Amino acid sequence: MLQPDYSEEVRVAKASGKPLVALESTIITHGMPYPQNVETARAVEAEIRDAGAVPATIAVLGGRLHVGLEPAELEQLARADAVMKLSRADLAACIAAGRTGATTVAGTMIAAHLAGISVFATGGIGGVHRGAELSFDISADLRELALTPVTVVAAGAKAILDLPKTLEVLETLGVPVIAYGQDDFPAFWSQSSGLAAPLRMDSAAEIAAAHLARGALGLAGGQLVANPVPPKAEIARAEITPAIEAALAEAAAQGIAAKAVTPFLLDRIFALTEGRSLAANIALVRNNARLAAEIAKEIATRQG
Ligand code: PSU
Ligand code: MN
Repeated sequence: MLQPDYSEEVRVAKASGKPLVALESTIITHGMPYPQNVETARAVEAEIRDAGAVPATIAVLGGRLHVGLEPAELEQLARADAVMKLSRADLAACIAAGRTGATTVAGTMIAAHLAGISVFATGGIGGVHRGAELSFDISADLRELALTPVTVVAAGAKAILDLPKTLEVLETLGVPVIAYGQDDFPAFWSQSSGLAAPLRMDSAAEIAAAHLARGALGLAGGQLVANPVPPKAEIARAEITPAIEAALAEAAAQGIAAKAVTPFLLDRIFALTEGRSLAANIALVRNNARLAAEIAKEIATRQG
């Protein structure tokens, strides 16, 4: 099997059995503008350390799969242009070509599993796009959750997606969708999507136990933990809806398709909300990092 390049901090943590939390890098290169992207990435890593776990940000740099980035590598990635967006289909091609790429939720899950990391924190997952009945645009993140045994902590999925269809596909794929501390599935910027989540758990210990029970049953695939945005950072649905509608209309008018859809919509919504969406985004990723660290610690304790 391919041996990833570990950062010094991750190498030491692995050798001493410390709990690790994986972090994606597409959010850095395709999800937020510079310099907020690198500032957020650093703040998210710090949340995980403060909680007593070790962060492992994942990316491909010059054809090498990195699990844990040194500070200079993180800065370099955050400033780079023409970075590939790496989902399951792209990871091997990027490594083989010696190129640089940022991992999506799907790509990060694959690399985390290869590195023996069970828990991963991000902002929002990809899902079923609106109009998918015509475009067939369904993120490879959903299938990855069905294949790779990593618990993913996200603030649900953005309302740029079709959330009812996203939940239906996750159910079909056998992916547990667990709302944390509430009954409703959260909608990224908003605490509730108005849809009930299939499962609810109220502690990191319960989530860790469910992760390990899946392993004991020999089930493939991970869990999606949907952690609502902190109340102070929430943007009400009525407030964000016009920006979403405008961004979707622009994407349709410009014929944006395939891998470009999600980054295009995120970029337009940041611009249309004049940074308000960015502040919420940063708060919720940090919140997810804290919960992921607690889950990783519980898993490490139970594994002895
Ligand atoms: N949703 C967000 N923010 C993000 C992404 C999704 O709210 O940054 C990124 C993640 O990396 C996710 C990817 O895995 O977009 C999904 O892209 P696609 O829809 O092309 O699969
Ligand atoms: Mn897509």
